[in-house]
Amino acid sequence: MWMAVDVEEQLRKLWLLLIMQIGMSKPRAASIDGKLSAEFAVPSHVDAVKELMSAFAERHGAAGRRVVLITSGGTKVPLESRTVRFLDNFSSGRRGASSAEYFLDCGYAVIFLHRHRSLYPYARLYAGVNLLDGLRLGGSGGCTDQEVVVDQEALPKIGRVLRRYQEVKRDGLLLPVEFSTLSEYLHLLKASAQVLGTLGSKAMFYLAAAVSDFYIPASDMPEHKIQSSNGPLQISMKMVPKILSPLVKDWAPQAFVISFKLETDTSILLDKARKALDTYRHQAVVANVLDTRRGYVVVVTPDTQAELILTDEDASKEVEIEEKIVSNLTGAHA
Ligand code: 9Z3
Repeated sequence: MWMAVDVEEQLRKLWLLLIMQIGMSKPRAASIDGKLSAEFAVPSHVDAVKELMSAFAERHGAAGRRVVLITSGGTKVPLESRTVRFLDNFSSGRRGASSAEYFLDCGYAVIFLHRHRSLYPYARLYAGVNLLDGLRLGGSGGCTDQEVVVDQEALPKIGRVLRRYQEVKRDGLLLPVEFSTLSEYLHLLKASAQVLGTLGSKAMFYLAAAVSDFYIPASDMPEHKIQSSNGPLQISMKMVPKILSPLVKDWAPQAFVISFKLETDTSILLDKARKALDTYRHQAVVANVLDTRRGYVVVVTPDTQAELILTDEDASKEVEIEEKIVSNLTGAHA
């Protein structure tokens, strides 16, 4: 009898202890962080890239410069481990690449976390030109060392663009970091957030990449090519962890954080943007619709809502909407 009461009492204490521990931990951020390492293989080069980002942040922080981390481009999600097929999305990386140029013009140093082969600052202006159509053979030189000249009509404003690109490179103001897989994107973003967290309110995050919401965990993925002879394909995908949550709460709590919200249905856009602000408690959401994203966005903050529109006059002067977005956000950051 005594024994039984004792065991019951011990169990009650253990139960209380367990409840207290659950209550004291931070379940959300901790579980996202845990899930990240458990379900997405840590790429081998993350530590080396983190060191580069640290040195970059330290140098520019010491010079009193603000630093922005821009994410850019889409992601592809493999369906097989020996990947033949994957799910991709539309993003070209133009938003991120052109915004990087405007941030540099505003005096920021830029870490450009972009998808491999998506558009790149400055070079993006000539993305549609075949390199060989932009060059001509000059008059002098022989067969092997013949002079090559730039065709200014094929590459308009190339002199000005090249000068700016070289200035930015010379001054070490742009740190390009590439990702190919979703795992690389998530781990590199985490590393950059931990690094920029040290700059406090001088850091900005501009999360323009179109990141997949869904993925297939490695453990659920078939190794070999899925056979069409097995009939129609049904796949089940898991939710990609919402990395914005630990970024804002744990890694860079003083930074100025801007996420992007993309919809195809205009009627739900602003509600979704407000919901994101309520959930993550960051500074601003840039809301855009797929078809009109080059000419219209709304910058939503907890207390304001600014419509940014590219007029016909703007377009005729080759003004881009990213110039207006960056001007709005750098003003708020200052
Ligand atoms: C954007 O909304 C960007 O503005 C675009 C830019 C990807 C539309 P492009 O690269 O396009 O210039 O061709 N980015 C974020 C899109 C996104 O996936 N957001 C998620 C969501 O809306 C979560 S942050 O739910």
